[in-house]
Amino acid sequence: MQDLKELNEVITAIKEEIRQGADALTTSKSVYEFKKTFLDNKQGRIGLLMKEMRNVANDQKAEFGKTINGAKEWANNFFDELDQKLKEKEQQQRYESEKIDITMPPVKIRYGNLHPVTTVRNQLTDIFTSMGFEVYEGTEIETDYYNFTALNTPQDHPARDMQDTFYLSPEFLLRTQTSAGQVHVMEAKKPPIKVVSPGKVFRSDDDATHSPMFSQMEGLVVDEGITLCDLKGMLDMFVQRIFGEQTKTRLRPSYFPFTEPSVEVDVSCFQCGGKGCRLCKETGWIEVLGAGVVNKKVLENCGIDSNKYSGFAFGLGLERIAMLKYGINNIKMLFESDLRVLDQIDD
Ligand code: FA5
Repeated sequence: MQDLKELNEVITAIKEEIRQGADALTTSKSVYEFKKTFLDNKQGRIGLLMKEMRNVANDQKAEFGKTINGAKEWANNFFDELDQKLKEKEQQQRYESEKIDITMPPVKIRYGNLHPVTTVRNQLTDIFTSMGFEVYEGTEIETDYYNFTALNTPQDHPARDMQDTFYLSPEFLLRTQTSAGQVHVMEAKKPPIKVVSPGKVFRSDDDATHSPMFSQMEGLVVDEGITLCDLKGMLDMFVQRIFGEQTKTRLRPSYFPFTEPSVEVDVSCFQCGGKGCRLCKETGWIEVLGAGVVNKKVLENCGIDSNKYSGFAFGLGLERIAMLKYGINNIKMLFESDLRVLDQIDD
């Protein structure tokens, strides 16, 4: 190429090629690739025109260069505008595809509930911690010593028959009662002690109100001058908070080897108010837990001076409380994970 005329013809052809090629471009990325073929400094078709300068007469060189730069500027503006248009189009398409119809009915989200026994456990834990109790969680596998012997129930003691036990070996067993935790707490901590201990326990027991695996919550208070009156006062407060303000307690004599005296605790029926109904079997009272004053032998087994300190303990079944609260008449319903049952219980 030797003169301006020829250069202008080439540039006109390149511009036409750019315009035609641009029609096929649909994305910002393709504009960039296409633009490079014309404007890349080393390989670009317009850039390469500069190399023709050596064939051009000296008096035309300035005009020749100016014309090429003009073409570069034109191409740059052309591609910038095209790029801008495509970006706007892409954005518009994205807006369209992400458009939400806020008048559509929402997709229903299914929320799960806590299991009724978990709810009861949380409620009881809240009540007791608000009264200043700490929470201790023991282990489900225990030794015979902690589950029985230290609780004044040595081998051959007839009270062992009260709880049919799953033994793992002569020494280890699945704990039959959260009372096993009492001993660990008293060994580790000196009075004053105020602890509740929730957890799973296991017994070879199976009928409508008994399950081989169930949950208990143990309570233990040890300090100077603790009596059965303190137990009664605390239980009155506790049952009013869980079953309602009108609920009263009644203590009946009972037997546990680790408490002396021992009591069964009944609450006035919260369904009929004590008049008698199906829930309370027409007696007006419902049994909820076992309790008593900690046997001196148990304190001594744990290295606590029984002349200086005394205490009370209680143990309740969480499934029993859940069944009473939610009107469930068969304990199996709590373990079957049947949503038709669980969905009706939302406290
Ligand atoms: C005890 O287990 C004593 N450790 C409670 C205790 C603690 C007494 C501290 C004194 C001092 P009992 O075996 O009664 O006691 O069980 C307590 C509660 O667990 C019962 O009232 C009942 O609600 C529940 N329970 C017992 N066996 C089962 C079972 N197989 N299935 C479901 N709940 C049960």
